[in-house]
Amino acid sequence: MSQLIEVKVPDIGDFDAVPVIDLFVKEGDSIKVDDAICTLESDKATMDVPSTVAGVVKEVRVKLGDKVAEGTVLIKVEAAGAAAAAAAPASAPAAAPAAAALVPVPVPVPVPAAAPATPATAGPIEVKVPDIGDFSEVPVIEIFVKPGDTVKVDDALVTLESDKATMDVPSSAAGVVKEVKVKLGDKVAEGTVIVVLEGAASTGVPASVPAAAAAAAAAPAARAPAAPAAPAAAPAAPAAAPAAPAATQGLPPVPPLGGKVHASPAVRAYARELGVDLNQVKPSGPNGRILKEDVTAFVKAVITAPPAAAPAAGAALGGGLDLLPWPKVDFSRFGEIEVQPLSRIKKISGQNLSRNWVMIPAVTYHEDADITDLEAFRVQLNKENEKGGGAKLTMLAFLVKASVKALQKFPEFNASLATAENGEMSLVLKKYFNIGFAADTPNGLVVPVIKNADKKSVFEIAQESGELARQARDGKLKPADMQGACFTISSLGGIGGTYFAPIVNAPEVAILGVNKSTMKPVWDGKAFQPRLILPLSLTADHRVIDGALATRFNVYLAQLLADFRRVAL
Ligand code: CAO
Repeated sequence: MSQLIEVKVPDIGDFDAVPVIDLFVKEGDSIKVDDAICTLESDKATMDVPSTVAGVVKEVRVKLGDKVAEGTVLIKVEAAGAAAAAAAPASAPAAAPAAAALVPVPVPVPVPAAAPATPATAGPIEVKVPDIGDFSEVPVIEIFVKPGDTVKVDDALVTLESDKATMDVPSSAAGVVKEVKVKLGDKVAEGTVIVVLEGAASTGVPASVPAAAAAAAAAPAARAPAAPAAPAAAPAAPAAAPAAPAATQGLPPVPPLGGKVHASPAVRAYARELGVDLNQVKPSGPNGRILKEDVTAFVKAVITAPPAAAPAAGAALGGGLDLLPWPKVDFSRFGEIEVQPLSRIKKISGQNLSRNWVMIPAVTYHEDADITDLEAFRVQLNKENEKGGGAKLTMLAFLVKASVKALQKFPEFNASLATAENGEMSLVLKKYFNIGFAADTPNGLVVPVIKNADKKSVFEIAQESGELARQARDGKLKPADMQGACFTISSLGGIGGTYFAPIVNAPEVAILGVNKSTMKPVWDGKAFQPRLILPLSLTADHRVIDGALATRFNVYLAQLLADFRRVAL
């Protein structure tokens, strides 16, 4: 029998009793090098412990809530062939490689943030990012303060996240926030000014990020390298309007859809205080992150929800989604296989898509639009434009403009479901018209948003969508570029297809799918005429949009496309 290799907690700084808050493996699981085994959480940082060996987990030595320290054995692994030898020689269990995996640089000793060491200063004080190791490009994923807020020493100001650790940056001084110098998505490094405090009284106590978190932050991405577009917001979930988190949370809780919960230590502590299982909370933050407001909204929804039906009756009828576990199949038994990690975008969008598929009673309605004249107009304009060197007009730009017109006529489509303070569901009607469009990129699907499309010309929309699509492909979109959509268009027209059923992009209530236009014979009452027909597939949330309304929307949209002059009316 091959030897079992112990995977231990690596060097996590001075901590010696850090609780295990998440376990990702069980006996019998096959794991690869760098797969996360568990998440540890101190009061200021969460960190994943990656495996140093590939193989089959034979023993899990810790359980949730166990307190661990450097050297604690987490799992025993029957190593997979040569990988085992490379990762951990028989004579030397995996402790050293494990340490190397999590702490590739000496654990930095926290150093004071820029707050002056002199106590009780009254002038403005800049609070800066303390020593977070060699890492210099750590994104800000949450901001807890705004100008005018009063903060105490050690209050969390922002959360930073590398691909291995999340850490709060605490304030090194007390005072009133005069200015917040960073915004979500900004990449920061040691010394970056986070806030300026006024009337500040510094205790001289240095703000510091825990050494372990700093070290983990500094760890290079040993797992699937984050694609340039990785910081992007979840493609299927453009940032919600403030009411959006509540939109889904008023509904009965659904079982976790798989994957790990993303939340900052502060939010985790808040959830623990309230006894909230974060798996049940619908995230509204960037990258599927659970924000403090999400936890609050969840608690409100639970408190105000009507009493649940008797579990037995629900279970018998499939209530609470009586799903079977995902089938575990050893595909290699049937032939050669290759295992590829999912891109970060795919992982995040997968979770959003699953939620939207499960939670939204969606119906897809099809319609054909006769775009013969519109296409001729587009081609003519592009010819004229060629001479002037202007932006190329795409069918997508016309679709965006026509969709805005249809949203204006049918405002229920430009809306989101939300839960009010009293737990009642309501509809938030938006008076702005931001249109998202699905863009296919090498790393997965993202949804950039054309803001205020009602105020833009078709030329401007064509130019902006072209630029956003380019940035999407290059992984250069910023989170803000993918937030705030009211309605999404998914155009597969450049590829082909006839019809499809797109998934609604919550918290929106409808999405328009478009396929390739083709010449078809259309009966004009006397004869068949060759017409260019564009297939439309509109999926709508039936809780908000009935079939009759959806069909009216589709018919109107097709009329607009058939005679684009109607858009001007
Ligand atoms: N019918 C016929 N031809 C079409 C068409 C349609 N509906 N839509 C576009 N085309 C043509 C274009 O005119 C262009 O032809 P030329 O090169 O001769 O001018 C060609 O197809 C390529 O167009 P495109 O798709 O690259 O450009 P676009 O502006 O229409 O679309 C974008 C941009 C970003 C929407 C597109 O590139 C894309 O990523 N689409 C995929 C979206 C997706 O994956 N959706 C699925 C989501 S659900 O899983």
